[in-house]
Amino acid sequence: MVRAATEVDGGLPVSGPGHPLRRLSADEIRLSRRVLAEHGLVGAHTRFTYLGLEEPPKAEVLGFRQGTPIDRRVRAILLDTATGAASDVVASLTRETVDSLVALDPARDGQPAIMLGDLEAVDEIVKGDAGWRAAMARRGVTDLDLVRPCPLSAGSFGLPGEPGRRMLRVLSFVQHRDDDHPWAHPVDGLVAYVDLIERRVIELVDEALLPIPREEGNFDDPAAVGPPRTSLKPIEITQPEGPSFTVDDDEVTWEGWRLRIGFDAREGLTLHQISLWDRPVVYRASIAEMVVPYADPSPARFWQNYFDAGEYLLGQQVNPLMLGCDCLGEIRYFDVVLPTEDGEPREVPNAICLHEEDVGIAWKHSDLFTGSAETRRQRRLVISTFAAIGNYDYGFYWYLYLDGAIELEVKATGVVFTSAHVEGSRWATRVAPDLAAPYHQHLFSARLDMTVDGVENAVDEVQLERLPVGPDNPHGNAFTRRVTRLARESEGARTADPSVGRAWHVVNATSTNRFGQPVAYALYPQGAPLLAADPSASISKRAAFATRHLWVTRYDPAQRYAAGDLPNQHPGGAGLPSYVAADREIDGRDIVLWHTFGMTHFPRPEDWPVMPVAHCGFALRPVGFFDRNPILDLPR
Ligand SMILES: [Cu+2]
Repeated sequence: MVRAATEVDGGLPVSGPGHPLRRLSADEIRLSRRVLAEHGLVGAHTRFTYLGLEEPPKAEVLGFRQGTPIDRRVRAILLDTATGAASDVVASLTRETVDSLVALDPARDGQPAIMLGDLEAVDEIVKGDAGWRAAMARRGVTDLDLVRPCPLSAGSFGLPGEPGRRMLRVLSFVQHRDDDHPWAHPVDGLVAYVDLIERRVIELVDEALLPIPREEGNFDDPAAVGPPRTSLKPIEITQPEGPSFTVDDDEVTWEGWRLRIGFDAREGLTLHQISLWDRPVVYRASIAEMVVPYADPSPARFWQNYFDAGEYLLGQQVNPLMLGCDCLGEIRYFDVVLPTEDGEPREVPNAICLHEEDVGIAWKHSDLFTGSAETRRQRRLVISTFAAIGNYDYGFYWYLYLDGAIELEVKATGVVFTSAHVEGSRWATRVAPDLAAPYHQHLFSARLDMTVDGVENAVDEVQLERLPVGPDNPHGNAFTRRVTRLARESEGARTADPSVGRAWHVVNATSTNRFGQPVAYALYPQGAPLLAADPSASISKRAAFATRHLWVTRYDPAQRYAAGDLPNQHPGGAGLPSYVAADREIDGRDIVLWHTFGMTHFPRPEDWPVMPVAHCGFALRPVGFFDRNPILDLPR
């Protein structure tokens, strides 16, 4: 067994030796709170809506040598829940100073993220509202202990009285008893708009009396699902000599790969300084944003758009994993330390799972002439986490393969968001009697800060080109490859086109292979539909990142999030559209790729009452990065 990461964490002094990207320890979270308090920034009503490592600039990290002094810094987004005042603070733990303090203007900058404590707040606020209670009574609901109001992000629609006000919109669900899943019983046609600072309902939308679906959806109740099948024989995965990877603190090495594991309260799992055979490939990889926009235009639901990273802090919702259930085989877990809303540390054990998997054939040939028959098996290193955000559960699985491929697979499961079934609806699928699941999308933005053989990279768009019959193509069989260099940020906002196999090659012109060609890593998109909302819709401005499959920006350490720093109630235009407005050169520069991928979900009856995993993701593969197949040396 390998020791747990936190055992190492506890033993190291805060500003002593260690890597500049090492994760914030529990002691450092406590120290962050103390430094901010000593500067008068923590009052009785102050909440830490975000606290995370302020990573040093890339050049500093790349220049780091063991023993170099490190200035450990943190960023905090603080909210005063009594006044609604918010600030964005960067502080040094090493020097115990506040380096920057920006007062936020919520109407212009957006609101700090939604907090776990808001779940409790909306419960108290709506249940204390006479109008809401009367509306529930009209629907036959009087036992309020069994009502589950949901703290749903409000969006930004410029409605009277809303700009600048810290709000949530609240849809409710009913339980038949404590262990009955509420998602089966939505109270539809009724939404409370809640002011979290004034702690009151500011508007009640009561547009339709719809029956509350009765049928239960308790997939965890043996009485409801029937006895488990007995036909599955055990599959056991054993690695008698242990795994092939090694772990030193958060640095992982495996079969030529080397990388550092990180974890952030907002982005969740982050990967750093991924290299292969000591050649850098990716400086930093993360899910920088994700949004789930819904299709139902009804007065009770038109506003449903959830930014699960920027509004709900994906990393804060991470689950502890269980050996044998979530991860099979020889597993190395990493615990995660996260800040609470009070700025104290809390630990999530077994939050990150690391293991090695056999994934079938790596290469194979049976030769007609020589009689040679050779097969080698492929493996991948899997680094994964799972986060539960309300009804949905998302798994993030990064895969590193022996042949140099990197993939991200997102697994979406859990319970679909539900509504009352309305006959003939064009916006939802019926999943049970009286129960429906509205259409929606899950759109992710992967931020890929590339360093293919160094920081100076460029992007070529490469695709199939069909050719007409002509002097070059007398028989009509010819086709070729079209390569277009993306020179500036304005040219870097691209859509995928699976009909021509469009891919984006990240090349390094200063590093060549044995044919004198620039080495490259290619991003292969799945090319699923982009944001479906009309360009004039509020969400199209707030989630503009999701209107393109690819964005390429010049590296800027302040540009971290695809929909901007504070997407909660942000009026729009932040993030990628503002980043590329400068139209900087991206050819042969330090660049970052932002890739939108995801799924458009028309729920199926089979997705109820719990949804079998649906998959989406992307791949990065070497193209001329090596001189030939790099895994000829795999043993038989
Ligand atoms: Cu879905």
